[in-house]
Formats: sequence, C-alpha cells, structure tokens
Amino acid sequence: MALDKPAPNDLSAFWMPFTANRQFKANPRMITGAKDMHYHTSDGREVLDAVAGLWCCNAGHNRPKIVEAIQRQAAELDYSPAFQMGHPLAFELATRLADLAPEPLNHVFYTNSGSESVETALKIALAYHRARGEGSRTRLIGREKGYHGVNFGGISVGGITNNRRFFGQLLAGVDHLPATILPENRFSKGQPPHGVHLADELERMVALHGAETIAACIVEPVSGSAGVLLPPVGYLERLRELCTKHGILLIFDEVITGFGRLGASFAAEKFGVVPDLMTTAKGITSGTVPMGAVFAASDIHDAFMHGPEHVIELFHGYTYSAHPLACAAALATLDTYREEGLFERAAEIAPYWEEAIHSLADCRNVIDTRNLGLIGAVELEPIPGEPTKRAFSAFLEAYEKGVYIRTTGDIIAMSPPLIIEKSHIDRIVDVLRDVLNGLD
Ligand code: PXG
Ligand code: PLP
Repeated sequence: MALDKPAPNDLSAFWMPFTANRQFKANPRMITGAKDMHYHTSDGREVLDAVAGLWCCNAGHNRPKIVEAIQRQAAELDYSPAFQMGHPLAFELATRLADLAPEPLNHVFYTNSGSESVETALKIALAYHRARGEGSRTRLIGREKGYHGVNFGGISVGGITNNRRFFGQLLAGVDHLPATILPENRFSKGQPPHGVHLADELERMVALHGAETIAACIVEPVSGSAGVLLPPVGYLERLRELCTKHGILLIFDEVITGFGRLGASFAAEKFGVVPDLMTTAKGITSGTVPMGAVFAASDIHDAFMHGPEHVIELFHGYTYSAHPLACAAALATLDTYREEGLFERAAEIAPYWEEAIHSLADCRNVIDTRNLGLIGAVELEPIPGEPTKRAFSAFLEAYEKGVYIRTTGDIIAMSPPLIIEKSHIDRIVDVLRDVLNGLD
C-alpha cells in the first residue's frame, strides 16, 4: 500500500523537468502507485488522473496485460541492438502499427520519445528531398504555439516562447504559421467553425521563400501543450492541399493525438487527412516504457531504397530504437486497446465529456471552454500582472481535492485515460466547479 513507501527526505539531487524545483521541493506531491484511473500518493490518498499521466497512459494505469508483457520480456531478452541486427517483436510491432495507420503510412522508424520522433521526421524530410535531387528544399515551417518536444529541431519549428527564448539561435531557415486562435471561436464545441483561412498563410510563405526551398510543414493536428488549440473546420484539409500543390511534405505530430485520444486510431483517420510523415510516442506503450515511432508514407521510404544494397540508406537511429521492452509493451498495449475497444469507447463517451467540459463555462473567471475527443480545456482570465498563477492555484486545489489536472499558462488541460467512466467525468467536473468558484 502507498503508505508503506516513505517519501525520500533528500530531494535536492533530482533536477526536475519543466518544474518549479524550489517550490515543489518545499511542498512535494509524491506519487507512489497507480491503478486504472487513479494515482496513489505518499500520504495515502487516491487521486483521479484527468490527464493520463502526461497525455500518455491511454489504457489507464498498471493494466495487467501490459505489466505481464514487460515482466516476461525483461526475463527473456533484455536488450538487443537494432543496428544491423533485429529481434522479432520489432518487426511484428511495425507491421501492427502500419496496419493501424491510414494508407500509405506503411513504414515505421522507432525512437524513444516524442522529441526524438520529431527530430527523426525532420531529418527524414530533409534527406528525402536530397535523395530525390531536390536538395534546395531545406526550410521547415512550424506554427506559433506549436509544441514539438524539446530538442533543437523541435524547439525551432515549435512556437512556445519560453521553450525557445533561452536557447540561442536554433535552426536556421524556419518560419511559422499563425496559431489557430480566434476570439470568435470561443466556447465552440468540437472543431471551431472559423479560421480555415489561417492555413492560407502557407501560400504567403511559399510566395516569400519559394516553394523549392521548403522541405516540410509540421503541425499538431490538435495542439496540446499550448493549451488545447483546435483545428478550425477545413483547416487541415487546406494545409494538405497546399503542401501537395507545392511539393512540401506535411508532417502531423500525433504524439498526443495518436492512439485513441480523439476516438480514432490517429487524428489523420479522424479528420480524413493523411500526412506524409506522422510522429508518435506516449500512447504507443500507454506510457509504460519510453517509445516513439515515426510513420512514413511508402513513397518517402522507397525514395531511400536505391543505390548499392550494402550501403546504409539513412544515417540515423538511437541505441534504444526498437528496445525489446518497449516493443513488448507496445504490442500488449495495442492488444489492450483492441480487446477493450478503447478507441471506440473514447468516441462513445466524447459527447458526455463535451457536455461536462462546457458545463464549466459559467464558473468564475472562465473565458473559454473547448474540447475534442477525450481532450478538454478550460481557459481562465489571468490575474492582472500575475499570469499562470490562477490556473496553478486551481491545479494545487484540485490535487488537494483528489483530481490531477494539468495547466499551461492560465489554461487547464485534460486528457483522461480512455477507460474513463461517466462517474469519473462527473467527479472531475464537480471538483473543478468547486475549485474555480472558490478561487479569487
Ligand atoms: N510533440 C508533441 C505534439 C507533444 O505533445 C512531444 C512532441 C514531445 O514528446 P516527449 O516524449 O519528448 O515529451 C510532445 C509531448 C503537457 C505536456 O502537459 C505535453 C507533452 C509532454 C509533457 C507535458 O502539455 N507533449
Ligand atoms: N553520446 C555518446 C558518447 C554515445 O556513445 C551515444 C551513443 O552511442 C550517444 C550520445 C547517443 O545515445 P542514444 O543512441 O541513446 O541516443
């Protein structure tokens, strides 16, 4: 039981990621266990997980089939190289993943995180054009407020100011589309109606730089980290159209939207818009073992399969690409998703989730509510001169009341495990209403 595990009394050595270290260590929130929809804390409480960890534990926590697969694999084959060597699970998993993805995304390159998936996709895009004799295509287009992980390529195409401003010049030759934020879309249910024209900004970039200099355009189909920014109706279709017209590769960063989050295997399936490259991570193993995967369309993969057969086609890869534990976890995760019909379940419960999120619209300081699939956001009016403080207070209060939410700026973001029940949704909303109406 959680209480049997004492909290450590020296917290100083661990430099925590994306955390106010001094504030946390003065008043730590220590998680010691988890099961299904809940975390267990060191002070013996159960906390309802409204975020699926960090948008990743889509099957819920400590699911038996996944746990057993990891345990079994650790005892059978702990590690094997993926450079010039192989192990069967890696191939089995790639086939399963390719079957899950829309045509023609038939090839899978393994990584260990979303950040690595993004670097991999950007490098494949650049090398692809070069392999086809279009080496002048070196520019990358991202989007303001986009999140593509924390490595140099990812923060260069990303558009979250604090993730960029401290780290120098970043990659050269990057431009950004505008974020899909329009005041007239406030309180929209599902995809907002206005803003397809924002995709036309890509035409301006083509006019400015010349299509022959642009390699790829990367967007999150629904952006998560910046606070749940949704694609207006028709927007992704328009981006696809323009990329095709100008020979620009379209990359969907599906690190969050992949594996059922929107009630479909991928956002590409949900929206019926297929990119040339698709980056994934998180839900691929339901967060249990670090893993990512980049899906490539057949023509992209095939463009590399020329030249002498003894020569490496792509000079890229990670020590832990196709790690056996990750492959075993991913296969068991895909089994769990399929056997429990979790993507369909997410789609079925999404209308209830939508109503629940929007029922918070009349709470104190709420300036927007938005949702899609099993993602929801509640945006608060910032306290003048103290941005982020109001939402962070809501996070602390909700945690005390037994619900874990996530905040970015003054936006509360939620993305629960796909096993969520209506009673859990009711509890999240009741606690949030209480918290919001009790805050200054
Ligand atoms: N792309 C997207 C679209 C992401 O959401 C990454 C890349 C990077 O993945 P890794 O595995 O390197 O973290 C992400 C990750 C949050 C939050 O609450 C979001 C992410 C990670 C941690 C917290 O907003 N997204
Ligand atoms: N740094 C050094 C010194 C290495 O030898 C390696 C891999 O061999 C790396 C970094 C890259 O590590 P990884 O393959 O886990 O990304």
